[in-house]
Amino acid sequence: MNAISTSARHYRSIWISDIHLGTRGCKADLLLDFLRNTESDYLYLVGDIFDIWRMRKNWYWHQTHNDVVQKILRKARKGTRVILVPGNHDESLRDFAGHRFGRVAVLREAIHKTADGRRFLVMHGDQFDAIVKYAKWLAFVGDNAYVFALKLNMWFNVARRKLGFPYWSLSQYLKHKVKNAVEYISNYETAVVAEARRRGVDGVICGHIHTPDIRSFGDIVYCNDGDWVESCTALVEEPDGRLAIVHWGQDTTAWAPSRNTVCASSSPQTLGTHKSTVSSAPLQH
Ligand SMILES: [Mn+2]
Repeated sequence: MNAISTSARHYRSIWISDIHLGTRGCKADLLLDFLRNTESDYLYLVGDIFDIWRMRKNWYWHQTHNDVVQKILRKARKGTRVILVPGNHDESLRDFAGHRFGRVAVLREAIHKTADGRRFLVMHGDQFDAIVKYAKWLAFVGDNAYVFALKLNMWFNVARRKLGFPYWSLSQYLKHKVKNAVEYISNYETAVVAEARRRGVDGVICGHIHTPDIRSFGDIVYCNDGDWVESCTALVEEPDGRLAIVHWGQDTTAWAPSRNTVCASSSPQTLGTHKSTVSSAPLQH
């Protein structure tokens, strides 16, 4: 059952995030199927892999959740370089940033160099929630206030956690205002892209908002690997460095890359087509 299928599709890199292991919403069976049918040199786990918040309140752990963890550890043992970048739902793992657990490295954020030489900042992306909330007036106050708001967002949530409150989530705050979700996603992307530009990288790879996408914003390529609660998507890098989104839930009976992928190069036009639908389901990132 655990044997790697001979038909497993090989990628240079795979990014998955927002799995939310430990909750009923997690599509662990589909993810397991994806993991069994793919292999890669690099596997990035881009945050919210475990939903430690909700597990504290309401424990839900299915056998398939174990299987996902075992499968990932097995890949690491077999030579895949596994990099875990914690998110806000598993933020306690951030305390272990810079450490290795067996063959799994934990990092707050990572820089990935693609086969065609582009540098991507890899991070979960929750630190931009406050930026998005205050996007309108932050646009007027300039760069220092922006950096300050980023820090404030972090300390605000550290304080809330110490006081026993859950993480303040912009998306939950907005969930009863679904018409604002499009604007929210747009502001989020703008904030993430601005950070990538500030860091001098070619692109950014994140998760958090459960909306898979590959798009170019001028000189910066924005990639979001989606999630395994709603969209069941991964971001993949082909051996030549091209990036694509794989929608696993849509066709799991046969491998059909031409239907499942949207390819992107570093060319500046708008590339993704996955932004068109905004789920009206409550957003809980
Ligand atoms: Mn998140």
